Amino acid sequence: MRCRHCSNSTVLINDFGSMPVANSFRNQLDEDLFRFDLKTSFCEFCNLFQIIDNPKVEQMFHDSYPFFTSTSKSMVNHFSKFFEEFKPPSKEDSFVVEIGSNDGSLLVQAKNQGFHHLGVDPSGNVVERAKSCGINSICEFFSEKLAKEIKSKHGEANRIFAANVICHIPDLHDLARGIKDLLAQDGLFVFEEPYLGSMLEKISYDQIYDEHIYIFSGLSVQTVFAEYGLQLVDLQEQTTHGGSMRYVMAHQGTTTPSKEMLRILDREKNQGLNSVETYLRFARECEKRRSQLRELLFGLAAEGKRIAGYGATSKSTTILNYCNIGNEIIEYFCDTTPEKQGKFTPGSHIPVISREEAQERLPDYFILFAWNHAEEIMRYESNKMPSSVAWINIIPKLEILSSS
Ligand code: DWN
Repeated sequence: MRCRHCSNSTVLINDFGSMPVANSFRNQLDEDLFRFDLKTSFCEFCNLFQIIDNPKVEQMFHDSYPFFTSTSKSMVNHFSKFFEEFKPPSKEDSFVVEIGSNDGSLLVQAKNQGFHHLGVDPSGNVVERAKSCGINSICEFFSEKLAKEIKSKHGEANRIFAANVICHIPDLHDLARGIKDLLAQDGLFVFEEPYLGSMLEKISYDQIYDEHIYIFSGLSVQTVFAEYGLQLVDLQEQTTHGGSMRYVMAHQGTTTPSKEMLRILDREKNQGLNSVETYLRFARECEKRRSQLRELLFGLAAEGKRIAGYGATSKSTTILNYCNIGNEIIEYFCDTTPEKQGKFTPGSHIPVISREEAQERLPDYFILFAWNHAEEIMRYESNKMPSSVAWINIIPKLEILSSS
């Protein structure tokens, strides 16, 4: 196995088995389901933690992509603060680009404040949603070629933003060349992603699925972009998505790196994020988590308890298929996304229903698969859910919590 980035040989870390595309919700159970082998590896040369194979990008991102950023109000607030912190100092002659702009939850601020902006996203349906809100968006995969086209039409970008997207792009060389070309000399490229350090700490192996080709650390991001004269100048930890990292990058030599960044890079070395042993330990922990979850759920089912899932996340596809848990154990998923309701979860064949429908047939246990939104969900549910319903937390630790 060669590293996707530097082509050196990598070490196999996880084998999660045969896996469907995480967001391939099905209308009918008998529809063909594409599967691939979900395995991870670690490159000791550029510190990249990566999946070995992935489906074609068109199989993951298309006109029926069912994830809309605005389903979480906390995320919409988070992106509003993100924009305020990093917007260009002046509206005059500035241009803001977002890669993977989804339904425009971040760029809506640029639009409202009158900044020249452009969102790029390969999924037609989310792009249409953004456009219907007046946000300039195009349906394309970001690439060096597209970066050149954007530059010749709109000029250089003073800010290039991306949230939970850079790790979706298989060819980081092409991406880095595109950023290098499009970014103005005094511009900033700011992106955030689920953080490798948090995943290892929480054993949140559900962050690993087809769309997440990489789980980044400061060390890996620094190496990958340095080759193209893009310098990491700041790292900012975020609580979103169960622990994310914001990476701030500039053209080499234009910005002084922050002390916080140097502190986090040192911490990553002390945590062993550059050592294969750390990842092999993580793989052993994933196996333990698998056994614990199966034991708990099969035990409850044997007692005749009714179990449902809360939040039909991409992450839950990894857990259910790896742990081999399906509709014999989980009766339904409750999810607020209309595009997922009425469909079945990929591979585990569990029907997805609305919150209102779930209220009519409450289970004994709700497993919180959208654990990264626990605060928002509990704020809403805690005084509505009867005490007869208990919650099962899976990350960072498997535990049963009563709802009262
Ligand atoms: O990187 C990615 C992240 C940002 O979003 C993508 N690759 C795809 C997606 O991953 P995910 O599906 O794991 O994301 P979420 O945000 O954990 O999904 C939450 C799910 O839970 C959505 O289907 C909406 C649903 N939900 C709900 O039913 N009630 C969410 C909230 C906040 C709620 O109150």
